[in-house]
Formats: sequence, C-alpha cells, structure tokens
Amino acid sequence: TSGDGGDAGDAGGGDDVVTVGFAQTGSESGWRSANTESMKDAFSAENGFDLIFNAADNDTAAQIAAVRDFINQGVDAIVIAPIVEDGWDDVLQEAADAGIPVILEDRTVSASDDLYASWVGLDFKKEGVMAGEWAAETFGDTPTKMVVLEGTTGSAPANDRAAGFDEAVEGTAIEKIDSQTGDFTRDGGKTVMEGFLQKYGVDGIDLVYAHNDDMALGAIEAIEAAGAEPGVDIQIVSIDAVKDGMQALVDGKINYIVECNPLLGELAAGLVTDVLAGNDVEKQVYVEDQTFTQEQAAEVIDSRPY
Ligand code: GZL
Ligand code: ZN
Repeated sequence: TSGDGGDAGDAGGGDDVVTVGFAQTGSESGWRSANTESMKDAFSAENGFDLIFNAADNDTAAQIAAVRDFINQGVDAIVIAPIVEDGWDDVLQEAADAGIPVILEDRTVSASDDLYASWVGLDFKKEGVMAGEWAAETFGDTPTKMVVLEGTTGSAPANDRAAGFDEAVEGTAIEKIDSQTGDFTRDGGKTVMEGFLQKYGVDGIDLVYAHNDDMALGAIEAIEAAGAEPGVDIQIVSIDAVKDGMQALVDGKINYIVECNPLLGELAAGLVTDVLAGNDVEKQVYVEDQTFTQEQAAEVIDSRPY
C-alpha cells in the first residue's frame, strides 16, 4: 500500500525488515572502530536489517538508557557491547518482559545468562594468559618491575586480562609495582604512564602490560617524551593487534601483541536471525585469537583487515 510508513506497532517498519537496536560502548579505541564497522556492515539494509545505532561514549548510565529506549521503540532485537559487567539485571529483565531478545557481543555481563539469548566474543582471560606467558618466558627469573595500564574499570576485558596475566606469571620474578586504568584510550594510557614515569623513573620500570594497544601507544608517547626507548629500555606487551599497534610492533616499540578479533558482526547478525527464527543458539560463541612477535607482525601487517 502506498504511503505506508509501516503501521505504528510495526517494530520492523516493514514486515520483513528486522529492526535491531545496537548499544555500542562508545568510540574509545581503534578496536572499537573496527568492531563498529563490522557490526554496521553485517546489520545492513541489504541484509534485511534496520539498525538503530547508539554509541554510549563509555558512559554506562547512557548505555542502559539507550537500551531502555530500544525497548520503548519496540525493536525486534537488541545487541549490546556492555561497557561494564555489573548493573544490567533490571534493564535485561525489562527487555525479557517486553519479549525482545538480547544478544551480547564482545564484552559480557555478570547478570544471569537467562537474561540474554547469546554472547559472542573473545576469551579475555586467555588473552591475559597468553600475554603473561610471553612475559614469563621473556623475563622468567630476572627481577622485573612491571606497571599495568588497565582497561575500563569493571569491564570484562579489564577484569579477565588482569586475572589471566597474574595467573601466568605466578612464581616468576615479575613484580607488579603499580596498576591503574587508562580507560582503553590513548590519552588515558599516556597520562597514566606519565604518572608512573614521574613516580618510578625510567630505570624503575622494566615492563608495561597494557590491556589494549591504544593505551600502549599512549605509553610509547610518554616513554619517548621521557627520553627513553619503548621496546628497549622499557618493554611493552599489549592486546588487540589493531593496525597502529601492529605498526608499533613492527617498529620495535612494542615487544608482543595478543590479538583480540573485533570482526564479530557476521556472527552477531547470524545469532539475531537464528533467535528470531526460534532456532536454538549457543549461549556463548567464542572467536579465536592469535599472538604476534615483531617478526610475525612484519609478515602479516599489510594483509590484515583492521
Ligand atoms: C575487547 C574490547 C576492548 C578492546 C579495547 O574485546 O572490549 O575494548 O580490547 C576496547 O581496545 O576499547
Ligand atoms: Zn509493516
């Protein structure tokens, strides 16, 4: 029928269009940009979706409000990359009461998994273990003073990457002398590293464990501003393997990177489609990660999609 902009109660705006509300964390890092692009590519109009996108600027209250807004709009499904693990029970219950399925992508929540249909993402604890295993092999029984640039406080990756790393370096001579959040941003990493350098001096720090590349890149700026050589005077191990991080690895300013694959869009879209079709889905869908030395990064950097 002409002029039919979709009847008021029609969640999809067209009977075969699937309207999806996506509550993204924000735009804090290169990883996040790649993840957002992957999600927008998968939830495209040509794939039959009407995507309502919200980036919450790393503000949990804003992200929860965005999800409430999606519920009020009566979308067909909601996808969330939850900034932090806690505080989701109420709004997830409201979505369930409204009969709107929720898929989590990337980060996860502490709420019961009855409150979401599925989660797709990475094994953050394993990423921390892989970073820690490199540090243990590299520094082993050499007394090593390490500072940590933590991800967003309360986020699953920050919690799990810390736990995994600590487990992997137990019994080594690596001593965590300080640890502070840089909120996964380049500026945050730079500011926190400047503080560490003020406090301990270049010679008082041997290793930086950065929970993501963006904070590692900020730390590199701070170390160079202090007249020291990142990757040499102070070694750096990081997680994500985004383009700028891999370039720093090739340039010898970072020593090892554990990948965290941001290309989750196709899997998330498949889960939404399956859930709406009433198909059974896995509660957790893990994507594999890999690791890179400086030599390996040089081999692959030009062929990587992000
Ligand atoms: C991890 C993701 C983290 C990245 C950061 O899957 O949630 O958030 O490691 C990003 O770069 O900000
Ligand atoms: Zn309609």
